[in-house]
Amino acid sequence: MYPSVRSCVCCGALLSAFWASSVAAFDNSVIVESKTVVAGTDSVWVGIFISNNLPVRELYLPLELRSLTPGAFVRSRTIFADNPTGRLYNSPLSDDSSSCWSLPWLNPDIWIYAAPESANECSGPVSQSYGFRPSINNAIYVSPDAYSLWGNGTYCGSLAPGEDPPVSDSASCYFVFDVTDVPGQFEIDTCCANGHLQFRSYSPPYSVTPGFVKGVITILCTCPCHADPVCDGWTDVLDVMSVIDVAFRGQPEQAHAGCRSAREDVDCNGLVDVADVVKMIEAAIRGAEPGAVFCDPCS
Ligand SMILES: [Ca+2]
Ligand SMILES: [Ca+2]
Repeated sequence: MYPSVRSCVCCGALLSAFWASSVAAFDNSVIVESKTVVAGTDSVWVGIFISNNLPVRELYLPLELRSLTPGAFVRSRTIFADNPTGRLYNSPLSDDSSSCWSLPWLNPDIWIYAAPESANECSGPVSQSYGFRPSINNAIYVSPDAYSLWGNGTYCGSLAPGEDPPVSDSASCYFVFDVTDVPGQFEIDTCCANGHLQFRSYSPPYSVTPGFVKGVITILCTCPCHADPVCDGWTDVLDVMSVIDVAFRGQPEQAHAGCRSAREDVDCNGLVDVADVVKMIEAAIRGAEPGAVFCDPCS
């Protein structure tokens, strides 16, 4: 149930430094954690840290996933997972607004917006609704997508002033998703989807727009077998034969997770053809330096 990141002793220290440089300017704030992960990772937990200096009776938190490099990076997701040690857990905002039962999980309304940057983004159509569910699993591949959480304590009270401690396992809640095999980068920003980021209170100023720090998720490029189709760490005649098999004999190219180029596509042009065979012969048989002959699939 718990993410592996929670056992990462360095994450808290890194987040503390990030926190000190980011949150000091905000009395009311929402900070989305940034994270670097390996391609294909399941259950990436990204903390959402909330600080408030006014009692919050209503929290509206629209988040948007937006690609920063080409590609689709999220395979599926469980969004806004609760945190049993977080401030929202069992808070008034987590209760059923009609009965005020004390439920042991975050219990918000969740909406999904397929086109959050359309002309009517603040009142645009809701593509899916997941009311009163602690989490959902929903595979969406396009960019951007927006997800909004609405926590309402109108009938139950307010979230008391305070701040989430600046360590990885103390976020109020988490945005959880699986990433694709595509290396790249996307951001988790706030947006205007049927409303904007907002804390509401019973007392003045009644409504504030908190400061916001977006998160950036980097999916690492890893190509251990690129230009080494017989993946043994050596460039030799066996690799030449493999490239010839793909270029001329109808063998399928070998893609590998986390890498944009096939193993045999040594010039990174998206094709495996005679040019790749020539380059492989130069490196494997004629003594050319592989670094000078082959492309860098991660650049
Ligand atoms: Ca080899
Ligand atoms: Ca090629």
